Amino acid sequence: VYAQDMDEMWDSSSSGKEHKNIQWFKDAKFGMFIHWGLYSKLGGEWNGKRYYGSGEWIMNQAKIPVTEYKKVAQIFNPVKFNGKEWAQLAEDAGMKYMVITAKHHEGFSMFDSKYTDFDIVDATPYKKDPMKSLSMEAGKRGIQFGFYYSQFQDWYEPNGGKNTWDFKESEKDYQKYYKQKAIPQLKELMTNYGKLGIIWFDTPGGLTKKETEDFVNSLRKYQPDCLFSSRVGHGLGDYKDFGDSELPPFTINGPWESIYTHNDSWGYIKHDMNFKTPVEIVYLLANAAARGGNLMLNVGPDGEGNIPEYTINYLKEVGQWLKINGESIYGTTAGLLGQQPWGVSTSKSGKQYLHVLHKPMDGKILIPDFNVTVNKIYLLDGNKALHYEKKGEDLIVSLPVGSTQKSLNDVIVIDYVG
Ligand code: JFZ
Repeated sequence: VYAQDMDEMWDSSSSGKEHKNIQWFKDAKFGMFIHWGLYSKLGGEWNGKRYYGSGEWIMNQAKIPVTEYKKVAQIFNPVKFNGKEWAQLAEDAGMKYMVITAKHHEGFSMFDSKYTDFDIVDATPYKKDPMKSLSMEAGKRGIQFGFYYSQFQDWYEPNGGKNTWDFKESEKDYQKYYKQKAIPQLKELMTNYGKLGIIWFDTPGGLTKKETEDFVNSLRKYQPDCLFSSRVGHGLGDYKDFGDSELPPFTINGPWESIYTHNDSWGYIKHDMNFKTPVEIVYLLANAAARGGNLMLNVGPDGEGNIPEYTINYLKEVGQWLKINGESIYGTTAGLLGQQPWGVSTSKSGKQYLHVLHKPMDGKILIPDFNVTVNKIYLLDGNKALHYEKKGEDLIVSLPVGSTQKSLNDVIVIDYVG
């Protein structure tokens, strides 16, 4: 774990004031993260050796020299990429925002940039800018579009952060790197792709708090409505981010997101089949929403531009569940009930949505200390009224007769006053 970044995550908005455009983010609950770059072409393999986990780190894992890594661009030709299909998948999955890697630590720009030749238009046989159609197609579907940008780590640049196998740390001029690449490229991203929902900065470094402030302020002016993730550093982000695959164990106030990846890697790895099932994804989504936050789930397309079959199928199943049960997720706030043996809850005014993640053997759900005037208790799928009884301060709800553990969780709605 990056100890230094842990603080950044917990300390997002130092001013204590929320961003004026934060509401869409709070309501969204479910987003798509996409890690896509030259590493996707390598798929976790270099010189016949297989690597596992964080495929986007292969240049670092195998200590590949820049001169060798550069050549991967010459064979990167993602002809199967289809911005419309990717955006449609996000919509079908019920995702309300999308963040894609514009430049990861490898230093390769997945968009057309004037400030380097090491980009998808200049250095590959593909010669096109995929971010143009993707941003447009997302926008058409009402999906907030954003870029991940590694603002400090850049293993391709002599002055970029963290490449210690090609370059000497003592000879690096980080200011120069920010000035010549990171800042101009961020300006390109913020001016060439329409309205952005988010810039997802990653792993700060090389700048003091004052310098980070200047950096942030210089970018804010291009799109004042665009949110910045907490890893911009020094508490200057607009919402909290939890580290890799981490859910906070309790309700967190203020906007936040947990990031998980569909298998065990962010970037595509051909020998990683450990995909989370729809049940697991809904479980994560319900738990994030129940604690007041979002889930941004990562997908890793391959070097041809295909999203793995399992990801497509499983995400569509989650989308089917959301079509019926979305009311219990989107636009909700943290649940009032905390973690219960049967699951968790989310809130809207006058309503508690019970996400029954584990069905009790006797088919009865106990809601402790919930002494309210109940209007109605019903299953969200089909609005079927459910039998319930009051026992002191507690409420006991009976699941539909014959209800067994189905593949995805049932949502029970308590419509109440008080
Ligand atoms: C970063 C990247 O290094 C990684 O490749 C991936 O893009 C991921 C989403 O973000 O990794 C981090 C950065 C910070 C933490 C964990 C992983 N953190 O603060 O816990």
